[in-house]
Amino acid sequence: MSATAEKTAYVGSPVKRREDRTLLTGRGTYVDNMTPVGTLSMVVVRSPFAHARVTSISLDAARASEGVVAAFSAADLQDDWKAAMPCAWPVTEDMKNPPHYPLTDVARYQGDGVAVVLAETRAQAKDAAELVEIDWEPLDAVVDVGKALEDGSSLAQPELGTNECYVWRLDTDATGQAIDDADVVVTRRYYQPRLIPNAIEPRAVLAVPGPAAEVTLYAATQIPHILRLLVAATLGMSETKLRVVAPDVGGGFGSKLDVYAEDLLAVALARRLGRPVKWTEERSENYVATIHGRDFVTEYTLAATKDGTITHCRARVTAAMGAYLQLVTPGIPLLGAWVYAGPYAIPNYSVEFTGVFTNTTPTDAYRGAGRPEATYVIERTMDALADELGMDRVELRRKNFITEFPATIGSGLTIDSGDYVASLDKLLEHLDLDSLRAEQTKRRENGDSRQLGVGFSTYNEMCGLAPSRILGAIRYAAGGWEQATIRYLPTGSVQVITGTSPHGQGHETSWAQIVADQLGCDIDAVEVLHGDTSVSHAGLDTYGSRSLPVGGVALCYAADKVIDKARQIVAHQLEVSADDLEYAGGTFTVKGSPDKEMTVAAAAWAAFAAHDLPDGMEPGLEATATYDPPNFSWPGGAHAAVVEVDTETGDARLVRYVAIDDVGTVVNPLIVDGQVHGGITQGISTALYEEGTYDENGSLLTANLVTYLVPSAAELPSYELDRTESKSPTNPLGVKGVGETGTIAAAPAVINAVLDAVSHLGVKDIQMPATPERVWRAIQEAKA
Ligand code: MCN
Repeated sequence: MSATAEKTAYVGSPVKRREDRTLLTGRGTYVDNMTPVGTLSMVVVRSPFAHARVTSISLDAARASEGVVAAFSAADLQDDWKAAMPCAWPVTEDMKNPPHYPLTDVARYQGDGVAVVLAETRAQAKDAAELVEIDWEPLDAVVDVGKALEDGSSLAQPELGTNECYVWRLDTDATGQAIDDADVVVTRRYYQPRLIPNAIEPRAVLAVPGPAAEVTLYAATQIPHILRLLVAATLGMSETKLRVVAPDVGGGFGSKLDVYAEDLLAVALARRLGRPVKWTEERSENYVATIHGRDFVTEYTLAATKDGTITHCRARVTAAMGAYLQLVTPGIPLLGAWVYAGPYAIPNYSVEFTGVFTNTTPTDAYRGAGRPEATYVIERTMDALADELGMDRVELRRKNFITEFPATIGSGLTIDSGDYVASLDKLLEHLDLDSLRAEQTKRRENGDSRQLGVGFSTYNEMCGLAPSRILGAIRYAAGGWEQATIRYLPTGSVQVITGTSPHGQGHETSWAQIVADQLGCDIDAVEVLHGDTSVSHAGLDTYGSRSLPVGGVALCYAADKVIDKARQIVAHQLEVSADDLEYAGGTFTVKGSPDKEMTVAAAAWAAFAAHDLPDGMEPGLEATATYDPPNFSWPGGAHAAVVEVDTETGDARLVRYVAIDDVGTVVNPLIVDGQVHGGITQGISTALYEEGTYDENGSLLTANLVTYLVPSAAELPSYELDRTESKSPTNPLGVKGVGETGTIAAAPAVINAVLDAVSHLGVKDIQMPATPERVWRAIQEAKA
C-alpha cells in the first residue's frame, strides 16, 4: 500500500490547469508549427471511389511539376513495408484481417491512399497531386452495415468471400431459465450511426531523419510509445533508431490512438529521401482518412418477472469495421461486451458480436468505444421494459441496481465498488422531478406546441484497460501496465516522467498534484515530462480513461520508493533506526523526539552529494515504478436530460442536463468537471446532431463541418454537475477514470427525454440523431 502522505493539500483541490496559459495564449507547439530546414511537404492522392481498381497510374506529370522532389505509387513502395499495417486485437482465432498497406492499387473506401507526392512547399505538392493520372475500374461497393451479411451482397474485400470479419460470443446461464419463459420479454432493434471525430487539431506528422539512420517522428498522436513500436516493426527498423515525440496535441478522442498510413509513409520517405517529411491533414481529409466511430446495429432484449426483477439480457450486435482493420478496430465493440447489463444485477447474460466489412472508412476507438453503444441500448430498453410492465422508469432502475460490492456480474467480471442508489438519489434531489412532471402534464393538457420530456440514464463503465488475462476469453496485444519515474533533484525540484500521453486531459497539473502531496513539496517544484520516447522510455500512453487509474497510480508507487530510499538516508544521517522515523508531508521526524527531523528535499541533496550515505547505497534520489492494475476501473452514475420538443417542427432543444458521476477520489475537480462537460457534449451531440452518412455507392455525404453537425455552445444549456464518491479499493488513491463517462451516459438520457416528450402522441422510437425531420415524421406516423 502506498505511504500516502497525510497532508493532502493538492489532491481534491481545484488547481488551475498549468497547461492553459501556454495553450490559451497561442504559444503551444503543434506538429504543424515545426518546419526544419529542408522539409518536404507530403500530399496523399486518395481514391474518390469507395471500391475501385487502379488500372493505370502515371506520375510523370506530377514528378515534372514545379518543386516536386518525388512521387510514388503503391507499387513503388511495396518493398518498404516489412509487415502489413498493424491490428493489435485479434479477437478470435479465425478473425479475418485483410492485408492493409499504406498505399494500395485497389481502393476499398473513399479516401484510401493510392499515391504520394513530395514537394518543397505544400502548395506545390497539392498542385502536383492533381496531375497524377489514374484510370479507375469502379467495383461494386457495400455500405450498409445492416445489409452487408445478406445473401448476394457486394463484398468489401472480395478475396475473403464474405463480409464477415468475426463472430464473438459470451453466454452465461446462471439460472437455467430460458429467456422466452420469462414473464415479460422486451426486444428492441437500434441503429447507432457512424460518428466522425473532429479534434481541433487534425492529424499531423513530421519525420526528421538523422545522420545515423535514425528518425525522429513528431506526431499528433495519443500513443507515442505504441506508435514507435509499431512503426519500427512495420518498417523493419530497430526501435532504438526511432524516437517519437507527441508535442502539444489538440485533442484526439480516440482518433489519434492509431497507426495510420501517413505515419508510415512519412518515416519511410524521410529515410529514403534523407529529408524531413511533413504531412498535415486537411479538415476534408479528416472526414475520410481518420477513423470513424460506432455504426452498430443492435438487437437488445431484457426479460423480467412481473414485479420488474430483470432476469436476462441479450445483445446481438452487428458492428461495422469499415474496409480494413485499424489498430484496435475489431476490439472496439468488445470493449462493451462485459457491460451489457449496465449497473443492474442481471444473472443471465448473452452477447454476440459480428464484425462486418463495408467499403467505408475504418472504424476504431471513439470516445467511450463500445461502452456508449452498450449503455445506449440498455437504457433505451429499460424505458421500454418499464412501459411494458407499467412501472415507473426510475423505480425499475432502482429495483435492479447492483447494491453490494465487490460484485461479480453476469458477464463474469468483478466490479470493485460503486453506489448506484446514491447517484440516483442525488440526481433526483437536483432534478425536482415532481415539478417537471406537473409542468409536463400541464403542457399536455393545454396541447402546447412545446412539449416537455425527461429522460434518464443510469450507467456504469469499465475503463482503465486491465491486462487481457483477466478477461480470459479475449486477447489483446499489450497489457494494461503503466510506468512512472520520479527524480528528486538536489535543488529541491522534482521531475516526473510519465508513460501517459495527454492531449487535453491536464496530466501535467493532476500528476503534479499527486506527487506534491506524496512528497510534501510545493506543486510548482514538480515538473511533469511526457510524450517523448527519448525521455519517457516506457509507457502505454493515453486512451480508455486509463491515465489516472493506471498512470497516476504508478506515480504513487514511484513516490513510495523515493520515500523509502529517503527514509534510509535520513535514518543514517540522524543515526536512528529507519523504523523509528515517522513520515508526513515531506518530513521525517523521530518518534519521541519531534525536534529531530529531516526533509525529503534534504535527503535528495544528501543523495546527490553522496558524502555520507548508508554503505552500498547508490547516489541519487530517483525511482521508477510500473503498475499493472488487477482490475478495470468502474465509474458509474446517474444522468437526466430535460428537453422541449416543438411538435409542429420536430425541433428538440435541451433545456437542462443534470449529471451525477462517481469517479472515486477526485484529484482535480476543475479537470473532472471539464472532462464531464466535454463528454456530455459529445453524447448530446450523438443524440441530436451528428451522423456520418454515405450514398449507396460509398460516397461520404457528410464530408465537412457544414453537412456534419458539430454543435456550438449556443445549442447547449449549462450543465448541472455533482458527484458521489465510492473510492476504488484496488488502488491507493481510490480513483476511477472520468474521461468517457459523459459520452457513455448522455446519448440515451437525451433520446429517452425526446421520446418522453412525445410519448403521449404515441411515438415509441426515434433513431439517433433526433433531427427535427425524424422527430416530426415520428409524430406524423404515430398520428396516422
Ligand atoms: N481525473 C481526476 N480525478 C478522477 C479522474 C480523473 O482528477 N477521479 C483527471 C485526471 O487526473 C486527468 C483527467 O481527469 O487529468 C482524465 O483522466 P482519465 O479519466 O484517467 O482519462 P485519460 O487521461 O486517460 O484520458 C483519456 C480519455 C479518453 S479515453 C478520451 S476519448 C478523451 C478524454 O480522455 N479524449 C479527450 N478526454 C479528452 N479531453 C480532451 N480535452 N481531449 C480529448 O481528446
